[in-house]
Amino acid sequence: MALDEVKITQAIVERFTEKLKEALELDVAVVGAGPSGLMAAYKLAKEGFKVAIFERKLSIGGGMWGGGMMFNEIVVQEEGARLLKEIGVEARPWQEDYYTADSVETVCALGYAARKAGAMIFNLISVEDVMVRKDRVVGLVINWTAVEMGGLHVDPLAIRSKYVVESTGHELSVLHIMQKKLGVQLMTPSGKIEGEKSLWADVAETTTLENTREVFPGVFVAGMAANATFGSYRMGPIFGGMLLSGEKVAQEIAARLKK
Ligand code: 48H
Ligand code: FE2
Repeated sequence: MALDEVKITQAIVERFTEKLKEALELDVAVVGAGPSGLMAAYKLAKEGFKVAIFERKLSIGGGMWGGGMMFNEIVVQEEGARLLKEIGVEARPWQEDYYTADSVETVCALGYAARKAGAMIFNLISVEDVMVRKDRVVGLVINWTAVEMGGLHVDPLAIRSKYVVESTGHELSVLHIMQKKLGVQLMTPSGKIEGEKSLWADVAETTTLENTREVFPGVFVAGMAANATFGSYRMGPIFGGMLLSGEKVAQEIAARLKK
């Protein structure tokens, strides 16, 4: 049978529309497909929750591809190595409690694990706003990244979600929008975004986990965004904290959803 270009087009339009319709009502909407967001989505989907990730860029993986300064290896500690093993990546022991993994392999494994567990992944879509009802975030406002990049005046669409994971990394773009547009009080010491501090891997890895929590009703911060929210340090190219933060945020949200 001869291939028909219009059928190819119909197949894509129909299937994508199905996928997007499925994502309009979610248990959890994850913003940002970096290592923390991907791990969170994988864990939540594995528990049977309806999860979608919205990623601004063409590619998932955030800041993981480039390892450290484009040396495409990452470092994790023992607990991080446990999570990597779970998604099929054998981290190599280097010295006591220092393991390494290929950053490209790790991003691919995270994306594959999230998809196979049932998480939907939407690339090329940016979160440009949130929906708030009665002092709680109840959904996301999304638009094509191309619209954002082109500076075009095109109105967005909306996603309803019981919980939102803010995992946009250093940028902390969702919370910045909330602070600017809504002037909301966040669950931080100052009520505002505290801001990221400079490099201190040892402290930063621990605080990433402590700072992974609800920051406004319905919104949890994870990954680098957690430290940027609560005023802690950056950690450089060690990624165990990012993966563990994704796991923790998934556990906390799953506990709430089960209530
Ligand atoms: C949709 C968006 C939006 C938006 C941003 O930066 P990431 O990799 O985030 P984490 O926290 O999972 O990992 C951080 C890690 O990569 C890192 O930078 C580390 C460990 N740094 C230490 C150091 O010292 O520097 O990914 C965030 C993702 C990116 O892909 C963005 O494109 C995406 O979020 N994003 N997606 N809508 N509004 N804003
Ligand atoms: Fe970074």
